[in-house]
Amino acid sequence: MSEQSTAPVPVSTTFQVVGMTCGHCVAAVTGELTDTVPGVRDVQIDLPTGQVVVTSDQQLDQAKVAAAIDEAGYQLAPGSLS
Ligand SMILES: [Cu+2]
Repeated sequence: MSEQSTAPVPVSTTFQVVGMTCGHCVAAVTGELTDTVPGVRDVQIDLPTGQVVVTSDQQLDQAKVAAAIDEAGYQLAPGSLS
Protein backbone atom coordinates (compact mmCIF):
# COMPACT_ATOMS: atom_id res chain seq x y z
CA MET A 1 0.00 0.00 0.00
CA SER A 2 1.37 3.40 -0.96
CA GLU A 3 0.82 6.43 1.20
CA GLN A 4 -1.50 8.99 -0.27
CA SER A 5 -2.54 12.00 1.75
CA THR A 6 -5.88 12.14 -0.02
CA ALA A 7 -6.86 8.56 0.77
CA PRO A 8 -9.10 8.16 3.82
CA VAL A 9 -7.61 6.15 6.63
CA PRO A 10 -9.81 3.12 7.20
CA VAL A 11 -11.25 2.81 10.68
CA SER A 12 -11.77 -0.62 12.19
CA THR A 13 -14.60 -1.06 14.70
CA THR A 14 -15.29 -4.27 16.60
CA PHE A 15 -18.50 -5.08 18.43
CA GLN A 16 -20.66 -8.00 19.43
CA VAL A 17 -24.05 -9.01 18.02
CA VAL A 18 -26.36 -11.39 19.83
CA GLY A 19 -28.72 -13.82 18.09
CA MET A 20 -26.98 -14.73 14.85
CA THR A 21 -27.15 -18.46 14.20
CA CYS A 22 -26.37 -19.10 10.55
CA GLY A 23 -25.08 -17.74 7.28
CA HIS A 24 -28.39 -16.06 6.59
CA CYS A 25 -28.07 -14.06 9.78
CA VAL A 26 -24.55 -13.05 8.80
CA ALA A 27 -25.75 -11.96 5.36
CA ALA A 28 -28.63 -9.96 6.86
CA VAL A 29 -26.40 -8.08 9.30
CA THR A 30 -23.71 -7.52 6.69
CA GLY A 31 -26.22 -6.19 4.18
CA GLU A 32 -27.95 -3.91 6.66
CA LEU A 33 -24.69 -2.43 7.91
CA THR A 34 -23.36 -1.94 4.39
CA ASP A 35 -26.56 -0.34 3.14
CA THR A 36 -27.45 1.94 6.02
CA VAL A 37 -24.27 2.99 7.83
CA PRO A 38 -22.25 5.71 6.06
CA GLY A 39 -18.67 4.89 5.08
CA VAL A 40 -18.79 1.12 5.59
CA ARG A 41 -16.35 -0.67 3.33
CA ASP A 42 -16.19 -4.14 4.70
CA VAL A 43 -17.94 -6.28 7.30
CA GLN A 44 -16.40 -9.40 8.77
CA ILE A 45 -18.50 -11.55 11.08
CA ASP A 46 -17.37 -14.49 13.19
CA LEU A 47 -20.54 -16.50 13.65
CA PRO A 48 -19.53 -18.65 16.68
CA THR A 49 -18.61 -15.60 18.78
CA GLY A 50 -20.94 -13.02 17.20
CA GLN A 51 -17.99 -10.71 16.77
CA VAL A 52 -18.41 -8.15 14.03
CA VAL A 53 -15.51 -6.18 12.60
CA VAL A 54 -16.47 -3.26 10.40
CA THR A 55 -13.94 -1.43 8.27
CA SER A 56 -15.07 2.04 7.33
CA ASP A 57 -13.84 5.28 5.80
CA GLN A 58 -14.91 7.27 8.82
CA GLN A 59 -15.81 6.80 12.47
CA LEU A 60 -19.01 4.79 12.60
CA ASP A 61 -22.26 6.45 13.61
CA GLN A 62 -23.13 4.32 16.64
CA ALA A 63 -26.82 5.13 16.48
CA LYS A 64 -26.93 3.99 12.85
CA VAL A 65 -25.05 0.80 13.70
CA ALA A 66 -27.50 0.02 16.48
CA ALA A 67 -30.44 0.77 14.17
CA ALA A 68 -29.00 -1.46 11.43
CA ILE A 69 -28.53 -4.41 13.80
CA ASP A 70 -32.03 -3.91 15.14
CA GLU A 71 -33.46 -3.65 11.62
CA ALA A 72 -31.75 -6.92 10.67
CA GLY A 73 -33.49 -8.54 13.64
CA TYR A 74 -30.60 -8.93 16.08
CA GLN A 75 -29.23 -7.23 19.15
CA LEU A 76 -26.08 -5.35 19.85
CA ALA A 77 -24.48 -6.87 22.93
CA PRO A 78 -24.73 -4.34 25.79
CA GLY A 79 -21.60 -2.26 26.11
CA SER A 80 -19.88 -3.78 23.09
CA LEU A 81 -19.99 -0.54 21.12
CA SER A 82 -18.96 2.50 23.05
CU1 LIG B 1 -29.66 -17.33 10.52
